[in-house]
Amino acid sequence: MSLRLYAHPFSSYCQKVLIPLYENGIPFEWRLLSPDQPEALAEHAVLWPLKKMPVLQDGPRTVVEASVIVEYLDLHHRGSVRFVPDDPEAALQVRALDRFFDNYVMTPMQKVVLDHIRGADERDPAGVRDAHALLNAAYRWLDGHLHDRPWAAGGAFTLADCAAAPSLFYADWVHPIDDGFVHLKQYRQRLLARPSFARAVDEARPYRYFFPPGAPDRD
Ligand SMILES: N[C@@H](CCC(=O)N[C@@H](CS)C(=O)NCC(=O)O)C(=O)O
Repeated sequence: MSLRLYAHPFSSYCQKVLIPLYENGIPFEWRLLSPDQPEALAEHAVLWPLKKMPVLQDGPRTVVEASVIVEYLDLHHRGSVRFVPDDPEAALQVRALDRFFDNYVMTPMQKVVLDHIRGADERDPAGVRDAHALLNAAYRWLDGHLHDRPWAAGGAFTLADCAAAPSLFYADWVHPIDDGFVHLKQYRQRLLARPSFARAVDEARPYRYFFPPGAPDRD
């Protein structure tokens, strides 16, 4: 087995790359990044001194950044489900939406979550307020965008949906999607019903107690 994934099941960016691995049934070895796995932690720190996860190792090649890992898998471990269309114009749209979910959903969601693990004197109320405002604006835009398409970039499930699934999954926990955003709520449900993401969510269930603001009793 040539692929090793340094990751944790509860991490949103790790779930983003588990989706294509599960979609195409690509075999890989888990290198669980957990305090009780010091060997994996040490390997990870050498491979990627920034210590961000996920990291994919493919033989001598180390691939970092979730979006790049998804593209790498699409290029070098291609399966029946493609994540970036061959048409360059269509690929631009997919990458633009991938950036949207990372920058305007994942980032503010993480801002809200991480503020909870800071000491009371280190909190950033203004930053958290901005993060909630950004999530509001992102939800509104997405609801309009999704009114006529099942997946983020149109009729096919792509890299953009890999970014959308974990970001919307956790964002809804810290900033619930308004009932008025019907298309966005339905899209989140569609993502949760997708077997690859459902599997990632199930594998992460035992870790829900990790969620700093407290995980809601749903999903
Ligand atoms: N831009 C990176 C972000 C990865 C990231 O923030 N991962 C989080 C887990 S979801 C992480 O490694 N957190 C641990 C840390 O920051 O030390 C990517 O797309 O892969």
